[in-house]
Amino acid sequence: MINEIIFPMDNILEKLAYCVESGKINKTSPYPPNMKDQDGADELSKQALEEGVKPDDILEKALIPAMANVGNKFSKKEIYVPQMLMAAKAMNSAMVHLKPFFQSGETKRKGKFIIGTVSGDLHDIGKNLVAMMIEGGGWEVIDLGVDVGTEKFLKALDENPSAVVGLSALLTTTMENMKKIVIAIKEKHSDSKILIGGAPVTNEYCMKIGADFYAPDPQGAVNYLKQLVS
Ligand code: B1M
Repeated sequence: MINEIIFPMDNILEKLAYCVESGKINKTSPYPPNMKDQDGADELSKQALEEGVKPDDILEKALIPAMANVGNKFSKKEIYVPQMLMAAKAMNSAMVHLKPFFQSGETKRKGKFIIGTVSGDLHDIGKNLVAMMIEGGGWEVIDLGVDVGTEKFLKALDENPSAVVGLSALLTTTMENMKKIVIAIKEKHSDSKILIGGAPVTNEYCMKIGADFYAPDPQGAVNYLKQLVS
């Protein structure tokens, strides 16, 4: 028999982190069965905001650490892809409520930023976070989505020649595609600035492939763009 989970914690951020880690999206979602009829990441993130918890705290103290735990459990084979996917869906359901706060940073746009997860790679949580934070920093963001190849990046740059480009990759295999895209962009738009990031990416790799900057996290990306226009 599956025992119903009674939250042992009274802190809303702990509850939210628990929901993300467990893949509990919202009250009506049937997964996981032992959390049936309980609030999920959707309701708890909304409630946290209503209670005055800062969006940054929701992100940094609940959502990001929860996803890091999911990653560690996956590495140790304690959970598998379906659980990881449910956790990602739960995180995205919380992000829906945070997005307006990150987007309301400034009204006057500082410039354009094209972002995409490189070809072969479907991970978009980190990319979406970076996009949201940059939008909150006052930039117009053109989000090309996931599995984005060279042609799509070049087309977006043709249409927005002054834009800064951001490439995200989460797999060691797709990092190679990052290199191809950087080379193609630099050939056609030599003045374009390219920012790269993602869990397996390093500053050393950035220098090796000729990108302009490596940011380990969204704030690093925001800071880089800020100093480009200051
Ligand atoms: Co995937 N996956 N996954 N996965 N997945 C990883 C990345 C992995 C490390 C898990 C592991 O083995 N421990 C591993 C990669 C191993 C490697 O290559 N080194 C892995 C694997 C193997 C796979 C599959 C191949 C699994 C399979 O099918 N056997 C498969 C690949 C699919 C594909 O892309 N073609 C796969 C699939 C999936 C899901 C679809 C189930 C899901 C993605 C859902 C989605 O994104 N919509 C998923 C998830 C959720 C993960 C983990 C658990 C979490 C990733 C995540 O969202 N993290 C991840 C393990 C981990 O990271 N520990 C894992 C939270 C996010 C906030 O962090 O994306 O790193 P991150 O972004 C950070 C920074 O990197 C940075 O800012 C963000 C915030 O700090 N950043 C940038 C990111 N992009 C940036 C761009 C910038 C600047 C900073 O400038 C432009």
